[in-house]
Amino acid sequence: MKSKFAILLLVMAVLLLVACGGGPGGGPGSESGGPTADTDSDAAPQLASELSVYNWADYIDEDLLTQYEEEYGVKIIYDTFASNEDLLAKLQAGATGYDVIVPSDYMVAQMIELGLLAEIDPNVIPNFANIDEDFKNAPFDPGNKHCLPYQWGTTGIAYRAGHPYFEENPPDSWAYLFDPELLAEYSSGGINVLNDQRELIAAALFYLGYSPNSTDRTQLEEARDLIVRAKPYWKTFNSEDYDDSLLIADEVVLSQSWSGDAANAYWSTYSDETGDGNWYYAIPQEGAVKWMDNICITASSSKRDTALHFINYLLDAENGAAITNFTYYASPNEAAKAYIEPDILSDPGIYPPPEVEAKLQWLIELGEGLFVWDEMWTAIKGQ
Ligand code: N2P
Repeated sequence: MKSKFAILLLVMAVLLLVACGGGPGGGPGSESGGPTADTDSDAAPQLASELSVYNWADYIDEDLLTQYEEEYGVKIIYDTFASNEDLLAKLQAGATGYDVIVPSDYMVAQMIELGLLAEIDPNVIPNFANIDEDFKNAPFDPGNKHCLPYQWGTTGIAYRAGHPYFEENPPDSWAYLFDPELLAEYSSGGINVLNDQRELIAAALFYLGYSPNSTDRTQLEEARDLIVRAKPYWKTFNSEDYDDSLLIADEVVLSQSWSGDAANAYWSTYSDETGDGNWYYAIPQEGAVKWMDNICITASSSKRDTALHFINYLLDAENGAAITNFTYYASPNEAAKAYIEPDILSDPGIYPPPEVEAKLQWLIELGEGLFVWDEMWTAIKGQ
């Protein structure tokens, strides 16, 4: 069944290639205009000599990039960012050099509206068939007309295993990030929060019992005040390398954390002797964010064929598994599951069980409400 589908997709890709007047023989450096995909390596696809990829920090096994360069003769110029807002700011400042970018759900919607993403036909990408149906056709990009699923996860609290306070009081509430009385008990050990405006304000809104997508000024001011009162207890705002530089390095005892970074901290400190790692992960009872990051092509890219070819490479089953085995984030690639480490597949911190799933919410685009969020964030960072 699956292979029939793959053959059909391949035939469609070839037909499209012929229709657009493309074809084998271009060699490195050439790139025809239309978005066509030639994913059969034997057919000598027309690939550009370079492709520029802009991704979240620590979000791919870089061996995959080297392997792609060696196999296809395309040099990957690789750069990383720390938040969706940093990525957007970079593009809006006129950075036209990036071909492939990896925004989250709500930012995909924002970028489509701003005309920053190229339109694609997902059906010319044979490995699109590897993606779990549940992750296709998401509301922020109906029909996958711009982006394809990359990785997904949750945003919760990572905390130091074996810490005397947390042994008694596992931090299962956002209160552990925001309540000054609790913070006073362990803040000397160091606390980190994500340097990410949607994530941090959403956590405060969950704690206050509001929607993480609220655009109500009074609610947002309450969230801002909560954060400003807690801020003196926090050591760092870091969403870039906190798993390595703060958690694994024992520079903090508690951190707002993305699921995969907490799992990385756990597995990187895992000892066979104790059968345990140094970091645990909790999803607060008030609820938490579930997110999905997506691979998209910029509207300004002149290398769409090569970008599609590279995206197809990332969506390959084994390559998709290599990404998850490195990042510890969940994969939307169903075919990759056969190659993902069993310890990862069975980790409830990475693939949450149904009772946790039920507490998760997506961040959505805020429209005009974004201006109020920006105002709150400026106040928070400026205090
Ligand atoms: C990993 C980045 C996680 C992406 N360092 C969160 N959307």
